[in-house]
Amino acid sequence: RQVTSDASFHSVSFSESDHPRVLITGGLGQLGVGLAKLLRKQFGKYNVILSDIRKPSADVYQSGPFIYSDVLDYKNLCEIVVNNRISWLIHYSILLSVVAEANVSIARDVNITGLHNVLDVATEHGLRLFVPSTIGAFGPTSPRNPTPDLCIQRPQTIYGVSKVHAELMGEYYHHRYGLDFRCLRYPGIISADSQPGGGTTDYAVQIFHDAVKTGRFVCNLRPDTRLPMMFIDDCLRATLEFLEAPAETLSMRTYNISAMSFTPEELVREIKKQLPDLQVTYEIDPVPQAIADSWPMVFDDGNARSDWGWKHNYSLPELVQTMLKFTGSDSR
Ligand code: AKB
Repeated sequence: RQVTSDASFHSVSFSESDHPRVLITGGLGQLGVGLAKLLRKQFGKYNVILSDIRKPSADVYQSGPFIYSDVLDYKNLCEIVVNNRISWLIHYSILLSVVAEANVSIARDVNITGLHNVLDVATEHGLRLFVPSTIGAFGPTSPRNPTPDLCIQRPQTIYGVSKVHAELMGEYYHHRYGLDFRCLRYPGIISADSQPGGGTTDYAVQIFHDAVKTGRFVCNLRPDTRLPMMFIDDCLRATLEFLEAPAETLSMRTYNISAMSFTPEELVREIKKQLPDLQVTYEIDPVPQAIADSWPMVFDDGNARSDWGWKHNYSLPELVQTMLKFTGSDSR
């Protein structure tokens, strides 16, 4: 390879030039570091640039290229795309559901203006653009069990409104300008070594850390609140497989994906098979509870499965086993 140092990720050898050159925005959230690791395995370390407006930890710096990028700064985005010959843009910058409700005007900027910027950059420079959407793009008038790809979407959160907007704008740019826009609606994502932050489904991550560390967990949702969920490895693999899918296999540009659906009490029951002494109490927080009550309970991802072969590996028992293994080894 002709890459001379970690800092000089602009120059890549010809052998790597047929791989996509990927920029991930919002890279220090729950999913970016894991996705960068997976894509670097596939496309080479220097072909995947992680970015955020925060300073990463030393191990993120060491694992591959990282740069500052602000999705609200259009010129900054253009410079990064041009200087680094970016061909795929993965747009992970977002304020999640609960934190967005508490900061509506910041959420409007990041979730909507940020999206406009990446749409324009991607269209102008011929990029493939991936924007995740969410179960939160549905609302109380959507069918909730199951929720199909195409149905009424009237979300009642700024997060949901911004995600429906992203889906529609991306599809519009696809039809109008030929933008290669791709969008997966993620369920709640459960990960061991990265924290979500500000979401409605966060309880399903926190419970593992608290169960292993303290043997107690206070759940902020009612025990019977059913939501679609997925283990992070399935989510990241789905994203890569969808990004690599030939355009002719995609009958749509926005797909539901899912792996399982469970309630807090079902999750607790499964965890107790391995940690029988776990003590769980319920202190309902009305904000996330109202959000969860308006979201899908079961997600219909039949189109993703038939169009481009989506298949999950982790159901509830495998998820619990794997999470306890990872969180347990972290805390030792
Ligand atoms: C949230 O809870 O806000 C997110 C999501 C399901 O989109 N995890």
